[in-house]
Amino acid sequence: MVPRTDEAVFDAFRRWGYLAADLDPLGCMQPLAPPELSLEGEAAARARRCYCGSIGAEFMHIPDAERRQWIAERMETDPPPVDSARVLERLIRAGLFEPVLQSRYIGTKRFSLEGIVALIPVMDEMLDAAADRGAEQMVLGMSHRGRLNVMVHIVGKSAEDVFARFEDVDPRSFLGGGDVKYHLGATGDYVTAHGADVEIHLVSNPSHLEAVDPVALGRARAKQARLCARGTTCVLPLLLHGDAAFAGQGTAAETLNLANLDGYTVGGTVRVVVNNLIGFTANPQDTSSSRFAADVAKRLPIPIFHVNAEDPDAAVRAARWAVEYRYQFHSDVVVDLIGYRRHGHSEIDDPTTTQPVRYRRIAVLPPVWESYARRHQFDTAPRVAEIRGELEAALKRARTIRKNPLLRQLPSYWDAFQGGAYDPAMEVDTAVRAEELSAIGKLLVRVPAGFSIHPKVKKLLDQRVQMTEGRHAIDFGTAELLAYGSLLRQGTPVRLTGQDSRRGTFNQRHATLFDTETEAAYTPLANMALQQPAFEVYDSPLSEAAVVGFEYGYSRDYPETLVLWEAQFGDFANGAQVYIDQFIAAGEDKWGLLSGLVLLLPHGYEGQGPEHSSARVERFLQLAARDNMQICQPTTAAQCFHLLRRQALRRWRKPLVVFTPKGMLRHPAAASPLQELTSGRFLTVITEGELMDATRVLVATGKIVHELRAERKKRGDTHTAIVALEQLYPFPEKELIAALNQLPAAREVVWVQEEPANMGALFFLMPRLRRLAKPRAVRSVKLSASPSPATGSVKAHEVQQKTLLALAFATAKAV
Ligand SMILES: Cc1ncc(C[n+]2csc(CCOP(=O)(O)OP(=O)(O)O)c2C)c(N)n1
Repeated sequence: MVPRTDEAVFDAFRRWGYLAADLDPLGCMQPLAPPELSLEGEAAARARRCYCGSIGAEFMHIPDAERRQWIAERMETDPPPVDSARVLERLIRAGLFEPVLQSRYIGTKRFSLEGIVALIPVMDEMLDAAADRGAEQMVLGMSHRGRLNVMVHIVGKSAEDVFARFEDVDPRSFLGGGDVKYHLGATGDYVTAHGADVEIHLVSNPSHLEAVDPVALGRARAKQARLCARGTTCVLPLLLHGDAAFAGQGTAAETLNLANLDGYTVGGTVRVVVNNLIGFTANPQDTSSSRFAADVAKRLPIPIFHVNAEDPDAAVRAARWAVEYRYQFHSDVVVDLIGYRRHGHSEIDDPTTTQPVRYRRIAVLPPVWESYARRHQFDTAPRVAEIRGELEAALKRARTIRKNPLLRQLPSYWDAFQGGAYDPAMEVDTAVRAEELSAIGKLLVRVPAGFSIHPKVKKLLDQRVQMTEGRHAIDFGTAELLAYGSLLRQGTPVRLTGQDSRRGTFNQRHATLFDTETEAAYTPLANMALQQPAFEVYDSPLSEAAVVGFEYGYSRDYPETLVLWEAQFGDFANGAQVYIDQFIAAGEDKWGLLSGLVLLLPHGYEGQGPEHSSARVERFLQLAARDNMQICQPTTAAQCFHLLRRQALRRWRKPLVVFTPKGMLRHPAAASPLQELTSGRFLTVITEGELMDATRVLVATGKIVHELRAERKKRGDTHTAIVALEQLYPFPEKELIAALNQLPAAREVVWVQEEPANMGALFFLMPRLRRLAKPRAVRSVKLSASPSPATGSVKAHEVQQKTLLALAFATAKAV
């Protein structure tokens, strides 16, 4: 064999050493001895000491040599001493917290950190390293494991406040709402080893594992945006992942993909896999196809430091490197902290039925503070007694607390906004003067000198100028951009993301223009004036879940911004269902947290098949309660304009779901005269004054309204009125009653929808219509119930649509 140079020997260990490193405190992982490491001699012994100890670094897949060298230097140099007294203090505190809780609240879930309490000194070190580099805030996303411990030892909540939640001291504050204690967000201050103050923002999260990841990053991005150039330095995002969840949940993988994208980067996220080598009852070999749960992170060219959690000095060292690496290279980085889980998944769960051998081994392991103190020859007895005494005193005090102790204040940038019930007094003027619209129209088409616009786009832009001068009716795409332009000029930042959103899926937006010679991108709305609020528009990655989570997070920390996410077609939003159910619909109810996020969901039956027709109106309506969100379907460009402006200009911060048109985008019937933008407001219900003697009323929402009007015209029908329901929720009851009252001769009210009977607004509307249309007869016209939203045949669609219209105009025999 060719003799190996020391460099080549080291290279083998740099590449494969992590596979033979001493990472698993219980020895559950199958040992691996890659043949590349079967080298002998002095260099091999040195390399083995560097690469096969308690830290296994995976970094040779990183293409950038400088980054590899940065890591190799640290792995191959004697580490600076760790402040072992500080580490021990944190191990004891975190280690005792759990048994004290257990002693008082037997049989209550707490998702103990025992077996991996090194997490607390790891986070302490990360905060110190980050503060050394300028961090002032940390946004922390994590799930259940160790959350209460983190609340007390990192966020700085008092132990008695957390204990009081176990006492369930203030049930009235939760009646019909609220959340369990290990989901609650919290804000606090952390004083680092070097005396710096770091604000900690622990993000509220649902049970859905890893769902919080993109929300935390969206929040971090918003906080960074507030700080402009200092943002990525001052705000450190930290995510704690469960091992099984990280390996399995698609959101985690989608979120990793956001790391280096312009629209989503946060300058690097530090990630810790809190790896207890078990997921509820399942073993790693059943939950991950590769050796390490953290392997999913190898989709990015970033280092992964696997580290044995029973060696807190090594864990703390890896923690510092991770943060330093993030700051040095603005990159994501992973610490895979491998320990064990001392109890069952929760403390009411007996793990010995599924992992009896492992749990016999765990039963004889001392807490890590004991082994650490022995290694460093500390006498812990007095300190342990003191801390235990403190915790027991906190337990006693907790029983005297009467008010829900973990209620939170929103940051001051929320002062100008409110949630709660809808109040008409919050309505604002959304009309814009004609001169202003004309000025914006001109700005929309202004490009830098020498910029070559595509001739088709040029034609559209020329039309836009004419529209804003009142020479043509305004179409949807133009109305939308006018809404953004006018808001920007009034001081409201706008952030719009979605797949292909810069151009627009239906070629309708052209918010960004592309030079035909160079492909350079230019966004007129971002370049209207030197001092203007940010206009951001990004083509998102092909993800629904993580990007919706991200925008929700962004909206949580930038309420002044109009934040919009657009689905390519409305049906694809169900890829983000967790965010719709758990955050958008329920966030205010569970956590008292507000969001003004807008979802733009193209909707309408146009013969494009099951997945390109419906935005699942019914699902949103089913989630609607206690004014938790707004669900609207504007039928005209002007309505869209006023709706978007209303969302930004009102103090009320509520998610807004907009069912947007596709084919109708350029339809003359949906276009609006300029005067409808220069006057008026968003109308929740649109009526027709001229049909006072109508005997029938059709009530509908969206595109079908236009089709009904066209059909009525075709038939020369003069006894049917059509009422457009532009807002479905909060239900505009008063406005609808007023609309019906304008039609005293009407004896029949018909709800017409293009969706099947088990979908659309039918279930929501019919009981309401029956109640408020009394004594008129109420019936409905819809497609037959169907498991799939729409037919795949264009011709079948045409037949269905024709039948719907015919039925809508057929007078019921009973009336
Ligand atoms: C999306 C989702 N699926 C399933 C569950 C149920 N569940 C709760 S914890 C858990 C195991 C998690 O294992 P891991 O990620 O390793 O974290 P650990 O509890 O071991 O810290 C499961 C399956 C859930 N909460 N969320």
